[in-house]
Amino acid sequence: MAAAARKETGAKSATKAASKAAAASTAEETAAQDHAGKPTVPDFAKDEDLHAYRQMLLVRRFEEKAGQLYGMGLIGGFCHLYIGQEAVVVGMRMAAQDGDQVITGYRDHGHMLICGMDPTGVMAELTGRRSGYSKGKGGSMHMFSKEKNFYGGHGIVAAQVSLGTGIAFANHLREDGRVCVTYFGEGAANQGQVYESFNMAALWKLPVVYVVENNRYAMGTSVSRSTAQPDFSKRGVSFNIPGEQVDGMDVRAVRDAGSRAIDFARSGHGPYILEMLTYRYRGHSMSDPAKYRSRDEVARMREERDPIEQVRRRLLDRHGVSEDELKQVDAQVRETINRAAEFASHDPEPDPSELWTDVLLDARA
Ligand SMILES: Cc1ncc(C[n+]2csc(CCOP(=O)(O)OP(=O)(O)O)c2C)c(N)n1
Ligand SMILES: [Mg+2]
Repeated sequence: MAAAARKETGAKSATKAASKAAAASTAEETAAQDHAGKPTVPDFAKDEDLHAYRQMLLVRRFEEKAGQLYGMGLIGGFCHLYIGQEAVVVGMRMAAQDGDQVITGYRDHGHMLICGMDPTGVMAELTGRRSGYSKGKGGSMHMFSKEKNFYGGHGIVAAQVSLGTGIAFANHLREDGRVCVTYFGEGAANQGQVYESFNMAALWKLPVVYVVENNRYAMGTSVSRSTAQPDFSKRGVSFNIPGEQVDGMDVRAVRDAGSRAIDFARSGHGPYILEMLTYRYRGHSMSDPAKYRSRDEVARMREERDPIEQVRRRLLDRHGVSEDELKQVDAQVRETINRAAEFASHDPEPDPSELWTDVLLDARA
């Protein structure tokens, strides 16, 4: 029917209507994201805000350093930074329990650090050195730690949604009470395998929380240009999967919604969808100059919504923490990151004999 209508009205007017609708939905989307979640968020105690501050800062400083090393030519291949989105992984981690698993795509450094993986091992993997988590042979998008329950690190958009659902299936069969927190972007949310996974997860009531990190862009394509239903929290409606939109720039809102979702999944009710309204400050990857959005848009998010600055202000204004105390936290985090970068710049590359280990060889060769 849509095709018939398009024939009648003609391609030109269809294009006009589409761009009008796109403009309207961009404005609505911006308003929704700016005001999301504000009134009902429970406050953090001082130690929770301090913890969130330190963790988010760790991710940000790590990413800034990775950006520098990339610029110096020490990191090869792709490198997708997570700057701006830190509240999502930190709030979700605060809602999770030890043993819960995490799986995500290629924008994964923050997820690894928050799972407790060693910043030195992650940085050394980025620089392709032998002490990296994948012995220097995986790089930014391919790191894992079974010990820390981090299952990657996946370069194929949305692949982790099926894999995360499979991990939850194993949890369900083992009856071990663990929940798999499965992260993916709003671009990935338009992939077919996401809905096959939703169907099975709902049918078998699997302990999985789907976290859609809606940072408004998939590479250079905005949500309004690519997406018919931009409310991703509703993507589970036809499978009876509940969902919520969450202010992903406010770590308290993330922890609050995350606890609700994880409790729901852990207690045998099945999957839950959280759409995190968030924003990435940098381009899609280090090689993207991000010309598809205005400088003002980025500056406004940084100035008005920055997740770390929100916590910093609360610590100073409400919890009576001094500037000096915060400077100490900043210095400790910087030292950890500088040490990681120093190591990752000098650790040797893998020995050439490693070329044929840890790889699947074609038996016919
Ligand atoms: C199956 C597949 N199709 C296309 C690509 C190329 N690609 C890499 S990232 C990306 C955009 C994904 O955007 P989103 O899911 O919003 O995640 P974000 O990068 O914003 O975190 C695309 C299309 C890919 N890696 N895999
Ligand atoms: Mg995106």
